[in-house]
Amino acid sequence: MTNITGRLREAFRGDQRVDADALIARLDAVRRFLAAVDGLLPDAELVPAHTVVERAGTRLALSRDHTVVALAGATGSGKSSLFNALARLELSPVGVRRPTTGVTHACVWGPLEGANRLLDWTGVLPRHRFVRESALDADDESALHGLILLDLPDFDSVQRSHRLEVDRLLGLVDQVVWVVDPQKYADRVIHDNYLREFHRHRDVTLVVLNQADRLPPAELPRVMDDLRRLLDSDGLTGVPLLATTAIDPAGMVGLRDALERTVAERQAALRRLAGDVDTVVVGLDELVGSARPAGGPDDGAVAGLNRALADAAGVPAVSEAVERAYRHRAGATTGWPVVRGWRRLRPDPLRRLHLPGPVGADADPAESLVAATSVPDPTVAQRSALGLAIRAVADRAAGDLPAAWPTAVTSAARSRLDDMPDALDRAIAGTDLGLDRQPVWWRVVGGVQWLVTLAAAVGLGWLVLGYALRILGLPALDNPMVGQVPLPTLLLLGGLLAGLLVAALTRPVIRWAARRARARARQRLTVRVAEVGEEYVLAPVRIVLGSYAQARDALRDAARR
Ligand SMILES: Nc1nc2c(ncn2[C@@H]2O[C@H](COP(=O)(O)OP(=O)(O)OP(=O)(O)O)[C@@H](O)[C@H]2O)c(=O)[nH]1
Ligand SMILES: [Mg+2]
Repeated sequence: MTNITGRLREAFRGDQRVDADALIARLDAVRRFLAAVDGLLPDAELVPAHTVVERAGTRLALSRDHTVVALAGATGSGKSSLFNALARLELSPVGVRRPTTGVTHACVWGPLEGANRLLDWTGVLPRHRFVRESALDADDESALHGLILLDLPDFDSVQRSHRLEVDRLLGLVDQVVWVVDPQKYADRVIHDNYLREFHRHRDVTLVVLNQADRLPPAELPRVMDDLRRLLDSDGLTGVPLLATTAIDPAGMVGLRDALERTVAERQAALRRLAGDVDTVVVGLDELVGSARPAGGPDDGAVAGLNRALADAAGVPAVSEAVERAYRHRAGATTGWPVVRGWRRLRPDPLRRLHLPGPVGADADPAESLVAATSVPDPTVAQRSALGLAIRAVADRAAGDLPAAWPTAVTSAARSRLDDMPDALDRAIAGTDLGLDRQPVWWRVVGGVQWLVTLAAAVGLGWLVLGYALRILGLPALDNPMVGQVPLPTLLLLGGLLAGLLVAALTRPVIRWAARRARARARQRLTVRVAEVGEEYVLAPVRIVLGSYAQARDALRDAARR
């Protein structure tokens, strides 16, 4: 039992007044609750709350100067007799054949105008409405002005329609006078099915033991005590209990006084609605509980989700392709020019994945809505790992929230699953993999490679020209010597060797830089993929947790009296 339930269970207003504004604020809080949980909790569980909010709104909008009091009880207990005795007219047929009253009769004290809309709402047929205002009464009845008394059919009826009518009206009226008689006052139906259900409406409940004249005077106190004991065990401790005799005006005084007080206070409608809100709040409290939800999804579970997302999105494959592409492109720029062309013939590992994706100005916008890359689809194992990671996020986020909430959190976490493959693909395609621009050092090394190759070519040309002149018997070229080696030979061999040497020296640097490029790309891809996780999994989960918190706050306000 949470605090809310505990507080409301024990609460009994007694003569305490209900403030209309406070009641309206509580109803607003119930409305806020319903808005917060809309679509998250099963609708069937929320029907009573919706009904009360709707009913209360209507009742408060209708006349607050009138008090609708219903006489309810088993057949033959004397409801119609009490109704007629109070009205001092034979309005509702009293009978020996049971059940007698089949439709609700109403008697209005004072003008019918304001009362009519209330009676329309309660569904009492116009031909069964009576007005208790006669010039002959002078001021006799003025103390009851504002009373709308209803004579209900019997609730233990063999007629199903009677029971339905009673149940419907018991949900609408401001106050109920339960009429029991000496024979049937201990019947289980009245206690188990009705009185017990009204324990949160004690301050608008009155019980009369009618036909008191049928008991020997000495017996009456014993029966009253017995009835009081039964009422206590129904949870109706403190409700007024009166003995009445419908056939004797003197036996009606107590009831009449009680009704006069009710009418004068103009509190019954508010108290009834406050009791309804109490009932609804206790019911809703069980749906919300007192669990303290996690502030957001758990860090460990989010890390697991990001790993699963990265795997499913192909981050390892793409970052590995980045490393290979780095080597490929660096080799194509800095490698030995003699064999560079051959390298270029091999496909670029990133282009093979259609990466980098359509990020340029010439990108087709329609293309970015569909799978943009050729990164392999996730395997069955990766998909199920992703499913498990999403489940883990939901489970940890839901923590020990009561019954319906974990389901709501899980479905929120999975709500955008279908859109995720495209989103992941777009994220991968849109990630700057860091290979757009050639590093300066590639160009410097490339320039050096061209220079030394040029030197080798000049040396070669020079030597070829020397041989050609010699064969043609023309005067030989002047071959300057560098140390012991002729310059053209030095240029040719030195150029070739220098080219190979530069290529050999840069190779480990390229490997190292490629690994760095891979790590950097992996990190960027992971960040982008985590953004998808945030948008498609975590944000919906946070919305549900936020709704839970709102619902809890609203319920706390609704419980405030
Ligand atoms: N002696 C005595 N008889 C009563 C009293 N109240 C009602 N009766 C009689 O009890 C019988 C049933 O009374 P009704 O007023 O028709 O009872 P009801 O509760 O309206 O019954 P349903 O309309 O069938 O639900 C009638 O014969 C009444 O005259 C009472 O206070 N004392
Ligand atoms: Mg009757």
